[in-house]
Amino acid sequence: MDDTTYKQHSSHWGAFSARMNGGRLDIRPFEADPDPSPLLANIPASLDHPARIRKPLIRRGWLEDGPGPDGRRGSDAFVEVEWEEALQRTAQELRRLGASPSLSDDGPLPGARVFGGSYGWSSAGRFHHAQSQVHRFLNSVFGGYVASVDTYSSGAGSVILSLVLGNAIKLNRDHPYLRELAQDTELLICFGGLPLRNLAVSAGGSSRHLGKSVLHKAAARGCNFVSVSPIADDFSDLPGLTRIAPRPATDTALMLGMAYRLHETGLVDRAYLERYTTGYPAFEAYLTGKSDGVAKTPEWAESICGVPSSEIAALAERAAKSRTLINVTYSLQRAENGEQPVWMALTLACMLGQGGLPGAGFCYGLGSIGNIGKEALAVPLPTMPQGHNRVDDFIPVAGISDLLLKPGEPYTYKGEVRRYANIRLVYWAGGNPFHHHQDLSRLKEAFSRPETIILHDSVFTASARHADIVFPATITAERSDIGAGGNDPYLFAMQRFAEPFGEVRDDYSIFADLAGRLGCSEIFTEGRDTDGWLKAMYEPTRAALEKLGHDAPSFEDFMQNGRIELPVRDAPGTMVRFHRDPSGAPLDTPSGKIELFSETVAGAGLPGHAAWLAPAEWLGAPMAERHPFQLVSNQPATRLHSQLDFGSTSMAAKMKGREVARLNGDDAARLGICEGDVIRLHNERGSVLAAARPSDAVLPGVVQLSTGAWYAPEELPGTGLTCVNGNPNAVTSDAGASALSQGCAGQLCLVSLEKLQGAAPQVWPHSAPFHER
Ligand SMILES: Nc1nc2c(c(=O)[nH]1)N[C@H]1C(S)=C(S)[C@@H](COP(=O)(O)OP(=O)(O)OC[C@H]3O[C@@H](n4cnc5c(=O)[nH]c(N)nc54)[C@H](O)[C@@H]3O)O[C@H]1N2
Ligand SMILES: Nc1nc2c(c(=O)[nH]1)N[C@H]1C(S)=C(S)[C@@H](COP(=O)(O)OP(=O)(O)OC[C@H]3O[C@@H](n4cnc5c(=O)[nH]c(N)nc54)[C@H](O)[C@@H]3O)O[C@H]1N2
Ligand SMILES: [Mo]
Repeated sequence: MDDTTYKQHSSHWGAFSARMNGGRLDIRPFEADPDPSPLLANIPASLDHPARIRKPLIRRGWLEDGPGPDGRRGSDAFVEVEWEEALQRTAQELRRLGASPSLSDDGPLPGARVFGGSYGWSSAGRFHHAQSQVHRFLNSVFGGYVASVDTYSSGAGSVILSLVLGNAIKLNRDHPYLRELAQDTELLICFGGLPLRNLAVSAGGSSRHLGKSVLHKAAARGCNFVSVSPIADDFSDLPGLTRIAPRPATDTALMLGMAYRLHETGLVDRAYLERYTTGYPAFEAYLTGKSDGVAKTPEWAESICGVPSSEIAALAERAAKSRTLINVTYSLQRAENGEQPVWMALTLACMLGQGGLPGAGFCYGLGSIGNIGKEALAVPLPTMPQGHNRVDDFIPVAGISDLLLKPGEPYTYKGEVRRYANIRLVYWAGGNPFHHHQDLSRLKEAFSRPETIILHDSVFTASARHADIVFPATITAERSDIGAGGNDPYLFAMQRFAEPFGEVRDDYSIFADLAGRLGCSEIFTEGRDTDGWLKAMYEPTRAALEKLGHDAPSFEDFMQNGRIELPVRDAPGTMVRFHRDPSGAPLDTPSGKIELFSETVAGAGLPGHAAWLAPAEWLGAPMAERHPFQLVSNQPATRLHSQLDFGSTSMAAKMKGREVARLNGDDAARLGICEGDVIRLHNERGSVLAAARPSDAVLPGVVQLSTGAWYAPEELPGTGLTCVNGNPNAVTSDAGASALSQGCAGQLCLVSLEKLQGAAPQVWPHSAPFHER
């Protein structure tokens, strides 16, 4: 496609316009974006990178021996086949597994043995949203599927807040924290920092990146900031910034030390606790040591988190004397006992008694995702209906290996005992489990179990390598769509700007074809083509705009013009209404108030209030004698997860193609490690190689390796499976955050670390599969 006009488009990391210009792709960030993301520069490589899949692929062992558990997954060769053969064989396999247009609810549905949770971000675009498409397809042909609940982002945090505060994600969605931070906050305390790199990203897109300008406005007004993080560059250098670097995983102890100081100095707002919360006395008995004999003094906290007790006490007093917003990023809860720091931050904010004041109280996830804290929208966004899942079974999303390895075995979730289904088929579209899941050697074992694994992706990821049938999907550049993100005030037309690569097809057209072969065409397509769906999905938004008296262009005009600015809501959000009238506008919790003690949590075998529960993997644990470094595997600054790892922003940050791990300069000197040396991080679960970068931004005892390098396992002498490209999930643990939430705990784990002896193995290129016929 060669065209001189720019086409409007959007991505999770920002809106842009693009044109093909003599075979080269020009990209221009959205003109109203004050702080466009460097991730946009990864896009050009996506068009025709060697890692792209051009035709359907079938794993040789599956083709020759048929479906069944197979330990060759991950190392087998792939055969490139024609679309007709791939679709026909897939339809035959789905039929064998029970796909049919007439499924009755009387017997067990075949979908009860299909895992379709299919977690992953895929790309922006409301219609070509791969997860919605695969769910709709499985509902249409199997009557449903075993689903996944919660997210890798916020498993433990969302579960605890749903119990003690109501729907946290919604609360954040309808409260304008960013505006209040710019105007009202006097002291912002951020547990997990507020890394602007993470604000680049929002699911569905971010039109205007506001984080930087909001922080600067607040700073110019005299707002002070406290960044609590083991990594100094998790917060921008701003006037009024204090950095506190606790040992990772110990924030709950630090916050308890602050709470104790409030208690002993009479700074607890008891009237607030009385009016808006329930359960404080049980928490107070724990805080003072009445219930367990240990007073959670700042000195006690220091012995755990390593922050001087005087700093802890001073921070508590400062918080009580300022208009203070306490924020926890998602990172803290993506860890063992990840519920506790979130609940404790909420408890601390309640003790300060400032909830309901503009710019004060408790916030969850500011600094994690770009749209958190933006204004809520007054109109609904276009949505692809997923149909009805008649299979009433799910796993907490990070339970995927357990599901496949332990069919029929019990597990707990939110206080209930449930059992894992017996899965025959895994169908994945729009995610990369061999990027996102923990303990990838174990996931490899789990992926050997199903009879068949089908996956759609545009590139040959490690997950594609572990599947049986791989369908090549278009990328967003190659199709038209509607782009929109929750709380983002623009609707974008995503105009196609590139010719499809090879013989790739849209996820929708792959599913529509399969549905047709299975006699389920009408239920899946409802007789619509892509344009028909886009129009139908746009209409509710258009109608709502019209009703509110706003400009409401026809679908054709919208797609042609490229965007609409959406109105924001001016009604007060849930938290404001609750604080105005706690009995008239109660929260969605058992008591209607904020629960500082929860019967459900206590019933799940945890303390019924926020508490310091030492994890198995932290720097004070017995395991640290064997593995003395805390790995922080945070989000990458240069890409979204594993997406476009081969793009130019991502590649430019690597050293000789290898992912970079940062460690403190003194630790590096002690171990004889210099900039660029290849180091090996390892524990009993596996090992991973990275290029070392000594940095004083990193707390001693900590090593930081971001996620997203493509998993490339090799058996090296004496190391077990080693990822030579630098994926930290080679060493992380996939035990759930707790028996309550079973959330992803992948952010932190313990490792040993040393300079690699001998020649370092080559990094694997991002390449197409080895295929034959
Ligand atoms: N150790 C550790 N692990 C973590 C985390 C951590 O902090 N530490 N964080 C976790 C978190 S928060 C998350 S959200 C997950 C992210 O995990 P994922 O969301 O699985 O990661 P992505 O790399 O975004 O994977 C998206 C995949 O979809 C493909 N794709 C894109 N567009 C399309 C499309 O239109 N159709 C199809 N079929 N495919 C498409 C991409 O090529 C890519 O392979 O990782 C988790 N893993
Ligand atoms: N550029 C970019 N942005 C992204 C993403 C991406 O892939 N790339 N992914 C997006 C997604 S899906 C999500 S869910 C969010 C995730 O958002 P977060 O989970 O908030 O982000 P992380 O980068 O994993 O972690 C933020 C920081 O927390 C600090 N931290 C880790 N453990 C601890 C601890 O125990 N205590 C304290 N005080 N600090 C700790 C680390 O130093 C880390 O840099 O990011 C989103 N934003
Ligand atoms: Mo996430």
